[in-house]
Amino acid sequence: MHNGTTITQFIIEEQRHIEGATGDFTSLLNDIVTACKVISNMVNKGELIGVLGSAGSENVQGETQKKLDILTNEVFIKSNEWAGHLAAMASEEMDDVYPIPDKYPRGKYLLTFDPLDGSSNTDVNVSVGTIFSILKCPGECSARPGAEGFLQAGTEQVAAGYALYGPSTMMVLTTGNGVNGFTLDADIGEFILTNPNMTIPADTREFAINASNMRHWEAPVKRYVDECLAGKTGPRGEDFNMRWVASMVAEVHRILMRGGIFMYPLDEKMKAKGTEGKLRLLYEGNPMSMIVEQAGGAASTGRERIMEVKPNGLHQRVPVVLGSKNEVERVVSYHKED
Ligand code: AHM
Ligand code: MG
Repeated sequence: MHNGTTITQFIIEEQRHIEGATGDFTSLLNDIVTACKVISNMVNKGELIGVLGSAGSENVQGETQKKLDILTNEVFIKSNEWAGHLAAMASEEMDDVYPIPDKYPRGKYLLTFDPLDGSSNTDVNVSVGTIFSILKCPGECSARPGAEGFLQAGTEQVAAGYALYGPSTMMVLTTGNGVNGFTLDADIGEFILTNPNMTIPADTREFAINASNMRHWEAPVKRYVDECLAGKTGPRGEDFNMRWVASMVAEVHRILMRGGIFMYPLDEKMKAKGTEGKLRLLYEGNPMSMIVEQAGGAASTGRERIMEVKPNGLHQRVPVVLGSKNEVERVVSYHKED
């Protein structure tokens, strides 16, 4: 029997410290938590309920959608559209903004999400996750907001979080006041505070990058990785370890637990295609950057702080270098010297 703090209790107690809080935000977070519990259940049942495999369609970025991409997107919409807290939502799996339907009241927040990040991993039973970010709706929100309302820098985020569907399901959350982690106790259906005040060690000896892209990397990234690989006898004088789960949520979680650096940098192949990165700014780069910075880490494109990038489109891509502060700063300095 658990006597721990539930996520609901935690959110309500945090709200008490915010002057003028109406409970709207608390209630919105609760709806997001509910959506993640439903998704956790779906991901966990997998083939038993026939949700694995391809849906045979593509999203706006030309990526093949999994059945679970579509189903989990539906779950997020259904859980969050009815309560009157949101004006609109935007997701990796929808081409355009999803305005709250006229039959429901419209609220003052905007929600962006990737309902199932790393979904190519579902068929092989490797950890996946949900990422979300909450913004205030600028201007008049009772009218149907368009994409412009979402094009705010990451520094404007009110809250960000992710759910990780791994051996345990966890929810990691920041409202701009540190980072806290909760573990789902499936027996009682509650997330319990298990990792208060998560902090990322400033130094690390572990890096994560998809090395199959090595031949396309820019010089500063190549230099950083070469130096790590050189180990004890190289310029760093230390042996480094490498990981690549291909699920950003799992990588960021590992970094929150024991430090590390994660990179999906800009490379020559992307430049030739005219894209600015692999990961998306509004529902991957920004929320993960807020979490990492709130935990004492750093998040950069290599050339600028991710949260200061002014978005120019809902599905804009961004290079990502995040994690332990001193390592991220080293990669940034290599870009400056280049
Ligand atoms: P997705 O949103 O289509 O799942 O793509 C994002 C994922 C990240 O979770 C992960 O870091 C990266 O793509 C993996 O890329 P790669 O297939 O190059 O290893
Ligand atoms: Mg994604």
